Amino acid sequence: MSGKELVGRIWKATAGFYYVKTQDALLECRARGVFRKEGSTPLVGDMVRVSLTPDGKGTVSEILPRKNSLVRPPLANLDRMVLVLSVTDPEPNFYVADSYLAILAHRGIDAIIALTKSDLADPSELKQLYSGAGYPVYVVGLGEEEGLSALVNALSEGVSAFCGNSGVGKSTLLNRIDPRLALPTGDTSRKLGRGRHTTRHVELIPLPGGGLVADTPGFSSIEMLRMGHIPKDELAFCFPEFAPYLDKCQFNNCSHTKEKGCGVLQALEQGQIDPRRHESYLRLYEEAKQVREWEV
Ligand SMILES: Nc1nc2c(ncn2[C@@H]2O[C@H](COP(=O)(O)OP(=O)(O)O)[C@@H](O)[C@H]2O)c(=O)[nH]1
Ligand SMILES: [Mg+2]
Ligand SMILES: [Zn+2]
Repeated sequence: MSGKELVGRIWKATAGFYYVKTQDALLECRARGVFRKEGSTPLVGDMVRVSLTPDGKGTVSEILPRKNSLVRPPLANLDRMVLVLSVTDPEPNFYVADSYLAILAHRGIDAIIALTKSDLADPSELKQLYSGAGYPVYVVGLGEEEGLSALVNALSEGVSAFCGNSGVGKSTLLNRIDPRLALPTGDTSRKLGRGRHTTRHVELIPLPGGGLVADTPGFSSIEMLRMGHIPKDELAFCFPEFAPYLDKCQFNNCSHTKEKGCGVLQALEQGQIDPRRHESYLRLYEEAKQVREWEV
């Protein structure tokens, strides 16, 4: 068998080892030193070529081209990110949520939205805001079993991960999706402290209803925002509801912030674009303007 080559996906990474899921095994692999020299590290989610070694293990010899990748959490080839927002406690911060969504769009990662704590406050306004912006929205607060199974269904193919601020209910939601995860929630999770979570390695877990989910306890908005700079000229393309109006602007280089004859501003005025989303756009645009090319 020695020398035989297989292709599989990295499901788990620990110090020095990668666990690669091939068609019929989860192979313990070492990575060739060459990756470190080239500065490319295999990530969980990567599709890799593995050569079998005589001891029944393997060596990762090549990382196949990535569809996308993230540094936090360290994942490659994500099919979607679930942005978890709580209707209340904590109240959603639109700017933070819209920044997440824009960064994901810029990275080529589909976003879906899960609204938690709908048992504590009415989710309909938030649902309207984001489904109006073109995102699939699932209402999944405690007691919403229909919303939960619709979300489970949306995760049933490919690789998904969850993001959202601390306390919104990510771990609670993941535990409801798959109780085997047994993630610490609420006070327990706070007592365990951040250190444990931030040093923990990401792992892909097959869900009972199909699909893989990254067993990441989530990460803060700061971590997420730090990883994404969107050049100002690319920002409008990261707001899906702007798309139908972008070719209606009078000027080619329209920034959609104040120009006369701007299709986006006209849609805003006519109520086709939500002012909260455009507000986030303006803030992100201002920030992008501050960043000079050499800083990127
Ligand atoms: N009432 C209610 N409480 C929730 C819901 N989801 C989570 N919680 C509570 O919110 C707190 C934070 O949840 P947790 O899952 O730890 O949030 P995380 O930091 O995003 O992982 C915990 O006390 C949960 O019990 C929900 O849908 N409804
Ligand atoms: Mg948690
Ligand atoms: Zn415009």
